[in-house]
Amino acid sequence: MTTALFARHALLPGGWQRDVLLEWDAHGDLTRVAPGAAASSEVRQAHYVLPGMVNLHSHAFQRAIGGLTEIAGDGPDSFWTWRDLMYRFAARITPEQIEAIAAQLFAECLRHGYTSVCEFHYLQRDVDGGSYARPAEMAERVAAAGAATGMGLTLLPVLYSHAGFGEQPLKPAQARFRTNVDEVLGIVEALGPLRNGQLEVGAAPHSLRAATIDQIRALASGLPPDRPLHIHIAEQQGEVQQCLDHVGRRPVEYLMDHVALDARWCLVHATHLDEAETAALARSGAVAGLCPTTEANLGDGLFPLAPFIEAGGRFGIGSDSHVSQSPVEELRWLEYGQRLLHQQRNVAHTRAQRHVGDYLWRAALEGGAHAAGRRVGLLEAGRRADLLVLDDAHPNLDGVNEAEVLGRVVFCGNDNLVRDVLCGGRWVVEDGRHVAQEEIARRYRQALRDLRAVTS
Ligand code: NGQ
Ligand code: ZN
Repeated sequence: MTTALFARHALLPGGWQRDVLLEWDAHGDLTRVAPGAAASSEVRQAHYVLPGMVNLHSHAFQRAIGGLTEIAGDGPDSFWTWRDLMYRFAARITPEQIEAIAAQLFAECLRHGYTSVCEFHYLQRDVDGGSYARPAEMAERVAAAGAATGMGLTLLPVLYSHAGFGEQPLKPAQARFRTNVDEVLGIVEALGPLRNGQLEVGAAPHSLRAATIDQIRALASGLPPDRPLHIHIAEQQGEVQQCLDHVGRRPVEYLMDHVALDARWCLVHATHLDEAETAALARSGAVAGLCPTTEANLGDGLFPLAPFIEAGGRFGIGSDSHVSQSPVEELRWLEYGQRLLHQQRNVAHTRAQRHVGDYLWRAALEGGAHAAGRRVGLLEAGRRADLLVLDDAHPNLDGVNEAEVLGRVVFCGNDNLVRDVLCGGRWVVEDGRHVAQEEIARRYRQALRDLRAVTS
């Protein structure tokens, strides 16, 4: 087994370095990252090497409906009409199917350069709303897909008790999502034995709509203190308005009034922030979990990225509903949304880092690593051996210098420039193909055929 790689150029914590020898151990942890090393014929060689990206927000099952919800209805379509369609699909998925769908998704994500996924997991009950004999069954299936593909995972069992503000009772279509605080903590405990270098377990109140503030506090204090907590928040104007109507505060304001936000928290979307919320969120150290392709697809709005960066805020990216499986597309949309908004170029940067591609890749990794609660995000000893070898023979990368690499990767064309992927010390993508791609795709196609048979 190869346990070392020699990179002509590697993006390390301090920036690009030359002639870097990377070594890792049998647990998949980097043990040595040494620039200025000598090449040796015994060690595998690469030209450009990047740390693998963190995907901080995923609902794996939604991969299967990507592209199928783009048909206009009679009235205006919205987040809420999309959600009805998504619920109808979620109602039928079996444990075998979620495993097959998640494996397909994770293999695609790995091929495009994600080496970690945070799975915001709320499809937890059986199709009748009853508990599986093993209440963690569905989460265990996602974990199995992670293990089969080699993807690093943070499983976030979801607290989902209400249909809306004011403790509205769940709708029949939400029966599979129903959990209370004790049940979520029970699932967290049941998943405990699966924790290892490749898998962490946190928890997630679904939203201020689906969980009360008291439940959120109880979940936060019941979870071991080092574990990540994620929540959907302020994604739609409608949700902001409902929150104002019920508690007289905006969602992020309200959460911050009652919960000590810090780096353990990831606020997914946080699209609709006023100036004070933007500054307070940045100060808190919590991660803004931005999902640009899904937010565009669902017509959410644009996150106030420029003032958030200015205030020192921390953010990462997620593919959420999986209309895209590529970090390049998320980062490109993140920047382009801001350019369109401000009618200006090169928005995402700091004075110290003016290369927008480099800034985006590194900032999204810093935030993503916190949100994942795993030792990922940087190529340094003690972190996971998660890295991408780029296709240096591609015309976009041929002969480019280090400072140009991420500009080419993020802003030029649609070819996937990721050639090989090492995740947790395992080569899982070789020459653009996932090592178990055929078998994974076969099971995915079968799962989709079976699902169509019951949903159409
Ligand atoms: C979800 N998706 O949990 O899948 C949500 C829709 C909701 C996004 N927020 C459901 N993108 O928020 O109620
Ligand atoms: Zn989501």
